[in-house]
Amino acid sequence: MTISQPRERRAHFTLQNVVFGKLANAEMQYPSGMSIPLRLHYAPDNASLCVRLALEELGLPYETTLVDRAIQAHKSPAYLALNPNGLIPVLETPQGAIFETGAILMWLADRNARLMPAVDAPERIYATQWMFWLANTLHPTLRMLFYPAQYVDGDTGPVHKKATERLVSHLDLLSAAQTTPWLEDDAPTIHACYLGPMLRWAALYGGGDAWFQLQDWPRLEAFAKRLEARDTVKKAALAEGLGPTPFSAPAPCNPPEGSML
Ligand SMILES: N[C@@H](CCC(=O)N[C@@H](CS)C(=O)NCC(=O)O)C(=O)O
Repeated sequence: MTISQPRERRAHFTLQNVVFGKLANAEMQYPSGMSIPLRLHYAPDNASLCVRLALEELGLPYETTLVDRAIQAHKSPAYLALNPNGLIPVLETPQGAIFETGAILMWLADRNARLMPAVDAPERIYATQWMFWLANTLHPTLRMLFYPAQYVDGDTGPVHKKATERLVSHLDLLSAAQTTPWLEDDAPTIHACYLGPMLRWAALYGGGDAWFQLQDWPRLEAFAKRLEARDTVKKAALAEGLGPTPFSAPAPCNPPEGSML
């Protein structure tokens, strides 16, 4: 794992005591008086981007550790100790290391009482429903599109074709949904932090634009434009080299460090 730490806030980060993804707080030693920050294990334009967007939107201090995909650092014993699935992202928190994008986003929202309706708010019911849909339906379908060889031996063409069809129907369904006020919200919720990158990946890495034109879903296109206009998003886009229109008209990332794959 390549560790990139800002010089002024260098953590003493050892992995000997990492057990089942939970990092003993004692292993993160900071100069006295400095609180333990959040640490995002990320690769540019990976699912960690969703978490970075939420961290920026919340205005929380955090540090990053680059997971060097070029050397498969996410499959290294050190990384597997944080996330035995070998998938990016992981967020280290004072309460332990947490994996799964949707879980991290909900944890951040609930802890900060922002970006998601409160547990007892009436809107929570559909907000929760759509978070699970993003994590359990849309994201896995994209994974089938990006990593078809993980789902079938031999010819991946049929998996790719089926995933493409599923993705189109998912986006049709989302675009027509009546219980998604977050698509029109000026201030993003965690749903926006999750969906924005997924629209980007569909356009860039889904196998060409023959099937995917965001303009086919005007509501989603308007959402993407609104999201990328935010200063917090611009900051995240700069950090990962995503260009000026990362969601509505994405260009391949040109990150200052690391690689997308
Ligand atoms: N369900 C996981 C999926 C994360 C995921 O697919 N991460 C990708 C990067 S965007 C990854 O680590 N891919 C490497 C691999 O599949 O081996 C989550 O939401 O955290």
